[in-house]
Amino acid sequence: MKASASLACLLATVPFSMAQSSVWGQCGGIGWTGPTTCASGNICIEYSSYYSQCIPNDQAPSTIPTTPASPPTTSVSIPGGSPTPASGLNAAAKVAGKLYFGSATDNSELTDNAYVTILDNKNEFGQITPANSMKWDATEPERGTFTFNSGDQIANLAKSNGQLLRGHNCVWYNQLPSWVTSTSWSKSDLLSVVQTHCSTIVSHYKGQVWDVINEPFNDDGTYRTDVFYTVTGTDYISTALQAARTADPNAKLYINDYNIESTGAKATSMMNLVKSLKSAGVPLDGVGLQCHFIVGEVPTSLQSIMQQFTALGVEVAITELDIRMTLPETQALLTQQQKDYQSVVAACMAVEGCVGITVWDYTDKYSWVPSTFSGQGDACPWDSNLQKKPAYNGIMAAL
Ligand code: 9MR
Repeated sequence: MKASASLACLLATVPFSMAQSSVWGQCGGIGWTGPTTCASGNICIEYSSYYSQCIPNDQAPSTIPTTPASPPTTSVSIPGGSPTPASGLNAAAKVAGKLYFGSATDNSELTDNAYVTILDNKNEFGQITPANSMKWDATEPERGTFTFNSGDQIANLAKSNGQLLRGHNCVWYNQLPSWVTSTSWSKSDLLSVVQTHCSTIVSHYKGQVWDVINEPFNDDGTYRTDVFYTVTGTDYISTALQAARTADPNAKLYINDYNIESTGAKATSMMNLVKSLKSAGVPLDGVGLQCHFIVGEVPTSLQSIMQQFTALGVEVAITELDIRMTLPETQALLTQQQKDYQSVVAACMAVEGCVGITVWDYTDKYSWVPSTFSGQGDACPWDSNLQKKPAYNGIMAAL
């Protein structure tokens, strides 16, 4: 009798507490099926049509009516913009034990004040990767002439925001100046060029993580026959890594690639490369999995692949995440994209050696996808009006 009375009492309280989100919890948005009111002392703020969040009454922006939040709290909409959220992707990632949640950015985007305001928000982004301005054509356009202005602009932004910086990249087949691709090199000359390039840029941007080698493999797992491989075989890889380590013993050194996120020849080749570099004593700290995915086609083996890499004694990071769709965008595609973002971030969460996640720009406004894949786009967690999409909720849910 007594037990059933207690149970009845418990059941009576459950629906009430489950019907309310606690502080920093989601309380609304398109596709959201959870509570739409907040626990006492909080107010539900609508940041966009896709995301509303419970924040403490005393942190509510002064521009909105301060509705008392004794339950149930009403939602308050902030037309045309968001206050600085008291929590965000990076804050949540750090609470969850990761080093950062970050975004790529590019110099041309930094005149867009609304864009920069979100990028600067360390609650959302604790790390920045320059999408172009540290690449070879930008940093050594002529042999021995180094230009750091554009790279410095991004590095200074990260520094002033207290964000981590990912150097991207030392050696890549793409965006090379013609003096690198059209000279008839001897092996020793080209290795010396690689050595000078890597040591100069890594020592200029000290104390960073670096994608020292970018995209060394073809999709079938064979080595990409760029100028470096053609002239030096795989020696350019160890030369670049050793140059980077000598230039900055504190830098974390990565090899970064795409289509290594699922089981197959390319992932196997990368694992074999990691093993052979490790056994030869070549410095290597991590493998970057770019994660340029397609909605509905996120590899199911991502977590297992990351575990296989970390078992080889390297850390891993998700370095260039985006999940593109065939346009036009539909509610169903956005919902699938939300699930896909959630499963990618959940895979990183499940692997201790997965240190962080970077999106390849946070907004559809500046995504590389539409200009590369005709008819595809909307790959990022913020839309082209800088509003959060369901994908944002998917990331948050996984963190
Ligand atoms: O985002 C970069 C884009 O602005 C450049 O035009 C493009 C040139 O190849 O490179 C993009 O970044 C790439 C990154 O450096 C390496 N992985 C693939 C990224 C998307 O293409």
